[in-house]
Amino acid sequence: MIVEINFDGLIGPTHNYAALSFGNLASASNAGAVSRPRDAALQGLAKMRFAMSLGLTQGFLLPLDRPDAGWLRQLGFAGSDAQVCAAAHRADPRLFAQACSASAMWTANAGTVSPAADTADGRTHITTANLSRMTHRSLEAAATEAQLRRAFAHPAFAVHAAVPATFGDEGAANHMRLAPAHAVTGVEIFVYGEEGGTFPARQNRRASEAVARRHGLAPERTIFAAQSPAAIDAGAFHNDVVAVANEHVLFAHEQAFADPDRLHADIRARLPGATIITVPASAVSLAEAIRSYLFNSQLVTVPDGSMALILPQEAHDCTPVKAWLDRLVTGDTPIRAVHYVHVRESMRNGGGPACLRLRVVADPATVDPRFLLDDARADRLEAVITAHWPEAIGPDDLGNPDLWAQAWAARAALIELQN
Ligand code: SUG
Repeated sequence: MIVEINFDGLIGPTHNYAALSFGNLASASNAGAVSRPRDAALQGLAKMRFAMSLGLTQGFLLPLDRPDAGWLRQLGFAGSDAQVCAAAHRADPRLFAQACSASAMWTANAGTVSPAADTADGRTHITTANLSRMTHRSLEAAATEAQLRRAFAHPAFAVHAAVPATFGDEGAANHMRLAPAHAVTGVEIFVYGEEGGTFPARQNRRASEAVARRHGLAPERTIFAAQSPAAIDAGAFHNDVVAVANEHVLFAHEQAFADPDRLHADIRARLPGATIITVPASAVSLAEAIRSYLFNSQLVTVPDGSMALILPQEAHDCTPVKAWLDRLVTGDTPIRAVHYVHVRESMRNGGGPACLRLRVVADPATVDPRFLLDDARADRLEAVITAHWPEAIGPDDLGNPDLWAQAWAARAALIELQN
């Protein structure tokens, strides 16, 4: 049966706060803070268990190998992995921090997914994101592609390499799909940014167009829409910080898009049954939306056919946002429930519940079962995290060889568990 599967990124053992993402306000404001990788990974796993408790199908992707000694070798450092890391840390601590980032946890940036019902050849197409706008994230593409090829090796899928790096592509975080139901042909919306503001525009329009062509999407069911420059400048470095879609519902901030009227008209022309829920700036300002991550929630269809929002606790703690949500669930929309989850460690780097998951509409029987979660596997993952993940990482710890050894050993234990 075709369902939506959420593939969460398991939060890696080097999770830390190095302020690597210019334009991501949470990442910048936590510069130098002490991270708690074990708590982070357990928070992420608890979110996955919660989604399963709602009756949803859950998958996961593994963290990548960090510190990334291979990348440092490409930059001219030589010797064993530990020697390469020591030399890089000595020569250029900032560069070394890029090689340590656990940023692959945010799998909404792993790739863009077009379900089979939308594509010309009837396969589910996935294009790996190049993440070329941020150095630490550009390291992810090759290993992420390899992982996607493993998880989705079945002929029902077509996995593509990243588009050329000159066109920044950040994957599903800038892509929304509206359809009467997951398994039915829908409208795909690619949201891009335009350069010229205070912060970088991370999704290039040409990258989105290339992805749509590769996936064989029908032009009449494909929409390209610009992010509003005000949203990017306020810290919405990805569209999924200010908008989320599920089946026939679009839930977005009034200032998310450059031309919301046109976008709404384009959607209604293609999907007359669409429900567009817009939160006005008078109720929730852009700053509050971005601080609380109201829209970086998972909007999901639960087994009784109604929709629920899985939000970060920070949305609960923001008074105007909470008031708006309390009204939302009593109103006349398909969203009947709101749930708050603690993903504070990820949030402090600008990654909310929606950043942590990649949605794939597919038959779970076609997915490599090693990437699907059930209670027993979640228990085993929890045991590995508890045994191997560092408790805390402060800024000075990144240069500690013991930490690198621990991180590599942690990942090795995880891979052994998975195989
Ligand atoms: O790319 N943060 C990530 C957060 C990604 C959130 N994803 C979505 N919105 N879908 C980013 O900016 C911070 C890492 C650091 O500063 O150490 C970071 O990479």
